[in-house]
Amino acid sequence: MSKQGIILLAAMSSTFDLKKLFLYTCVRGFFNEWVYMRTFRFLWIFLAVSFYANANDSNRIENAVAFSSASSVYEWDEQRVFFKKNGYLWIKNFFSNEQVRSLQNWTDEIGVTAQSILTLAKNSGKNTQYLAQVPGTLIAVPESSNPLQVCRAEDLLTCYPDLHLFVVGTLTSYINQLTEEPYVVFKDKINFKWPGGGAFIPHQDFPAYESFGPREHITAMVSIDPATVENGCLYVAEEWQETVAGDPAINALDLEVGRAILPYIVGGSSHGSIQPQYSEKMSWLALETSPYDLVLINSFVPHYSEPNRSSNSRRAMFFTHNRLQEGEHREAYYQAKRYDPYNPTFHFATPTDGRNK
Ligand SMILES: O=C(O)CCC(=O)C(=O)O
Repeated sequence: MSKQGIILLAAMSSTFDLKKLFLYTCVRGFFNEWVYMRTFRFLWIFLAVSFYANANDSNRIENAVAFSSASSVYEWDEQRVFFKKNGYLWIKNFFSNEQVRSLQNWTDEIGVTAQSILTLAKNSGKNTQYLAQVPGTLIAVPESSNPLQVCRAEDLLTCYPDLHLFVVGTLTSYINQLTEEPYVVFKDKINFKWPGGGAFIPHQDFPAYESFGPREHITAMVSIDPATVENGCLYVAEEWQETVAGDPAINALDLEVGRAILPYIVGGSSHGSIQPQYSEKMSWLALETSPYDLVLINSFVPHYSEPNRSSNSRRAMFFTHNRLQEGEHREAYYQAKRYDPYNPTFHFATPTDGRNK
């Protein structure tokens, strides 16, 4: 191999896949190309040390598996098997440039409206939940730490029918093909996570949805801003079923089919959070997603995200679906939310204020 080739390979090896090839080349180079090794020994040492420092830091991030959009029968099957086993599916480069721009435009517009609702609430002396009772308007929910900072906006699809069409044509149709049956949107929201925005503590979604009827949910997460560890990207638990297997507090039959509810905190500021003795045992994968990516999660995979410690927003849209076979529940869900907004079920492991939290 040429001198340039070795240097290029070494540089590329700081990403993970070429690790073994890089080490192999080092060993070969050591014996066969001693001259290069001598000439570049400081470069080799630097690359090897920085590679291992990197690998240790980001090992868990690298463990998350990402796919491309499925197109062949084989790829669909592969994604079905992965999703069923892991409860999450990360698809890189799912959206086109134009789609990303449209999603960002919708989010900008919704962000401005949500912010003006919070300001209006403050100026009128009414809380935002009171204003949310007006049907057909956006539901804006502030961060518990700041009544003027939008945490999330909900019921977007009522106010933006073109966004609804977009979701059905892209996300719902992908979910339908993945599951080989029709799904419908159950709830829809944007979590804004502005700088300083709070954490979503470890939780499973199912207990928060359970009382509305459907048993199966798939949430599509669309990153509007690049999500990073620093700005509070989503983490999912890797092999969570194996981690808690054998625990007497967990239903073994439910666990076997990936539907076990882990013991969680009821009431108080951590309402909905998986009890720490379980979440601390989990191995968490950081999904550092780009606005081109799509992530699907089922409602049992434990997940969380940290506060936004950066100076930029970490906005993400979430479109939760249920099987059409189990009925359409979106309207009933938002009606309930508009009229009992402080019910803790709507503030499950979130940095927002609910009754009794
Ligand atoms: O926005 C996030 O980081 C987490 C979202 C989430 O888990 C939720 O809204 O339930």
